[in-house]
Amino acid sequence: MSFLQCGKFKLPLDRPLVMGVVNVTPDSFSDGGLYLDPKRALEHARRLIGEGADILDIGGESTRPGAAPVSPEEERRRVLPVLERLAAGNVPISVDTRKPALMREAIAAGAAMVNDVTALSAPGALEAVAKAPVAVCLMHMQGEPGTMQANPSYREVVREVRDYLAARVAAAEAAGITRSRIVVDPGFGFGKTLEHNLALLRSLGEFRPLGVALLAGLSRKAMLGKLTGREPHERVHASVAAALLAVQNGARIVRVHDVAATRDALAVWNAVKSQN
Ligand code: HH2
Repeated sequence: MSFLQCGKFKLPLDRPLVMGVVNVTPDSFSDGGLYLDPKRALEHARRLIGEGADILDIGGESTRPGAAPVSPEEERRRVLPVLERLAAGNVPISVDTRKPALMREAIAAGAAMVNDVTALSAPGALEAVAKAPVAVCLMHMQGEPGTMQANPSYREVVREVRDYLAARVAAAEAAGITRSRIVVDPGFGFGKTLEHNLALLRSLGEFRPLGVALLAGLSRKAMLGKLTGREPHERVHASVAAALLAVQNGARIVRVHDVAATRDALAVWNAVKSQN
């Protein structure tokens, strides 16, 4: 697992990678409405590239707790124009979607990665991504965004999330997706209480036996609001701390809104680490 095959890109995994978030939505929890206009989305994407993003993740459907699903036409209309403009550049573009039809179109338009909060479990999703050399992110979620925070419950959260991801990795491999293309993600905040999220963050090392790269998305999330009492746009410092802890505990990719701040923190981490 020394690199991630991500479309035509081979991303080295010997230092942590930063995935910058571009939400082309009216209702995302921290930046909803800011980048719904494709021109604004492109400006934001280019800013994140300038700040040193290794991957950009473009999404057209909010999956925040309580979010309503978006129609396939609307999601497509939001995502594709932005993706098409960015795909020719030299930063790999990921599409954040759970819809197989959009996965196919995005790959045809040049997406290098498919990030699916339902771990390619929709009928036809594995087939949609298997043939192209794109990377895939398989995320754990308990329930559906509309209701997932109502009453999340686990007997042993770390074991259950890991077992689910192991089964999804096996399904992906059986569909012909090689391990060098697979990333897994415990899905912070997706059907999890603060205690569940903290247990997962503490125990990321237990995901290592899955033998694939680990992604963590903690940026600006409600758990950080609970810990600091701050609103989403004020959670930058807490997000950087969380990203650093995730990397320290084994994450190879961090999905963040604040690329520059995260890059600075990781520069310090890398420098300390390389002396070991
Ligand atoms: N979190 C969000 C969306 N997609 N994908 C992965 N793999 N991991 C995550 O933790 C993750 C994700 C939620 O964050 P955001 O995109 O900022 O918000 P919204 O869903 O409201 O658009």
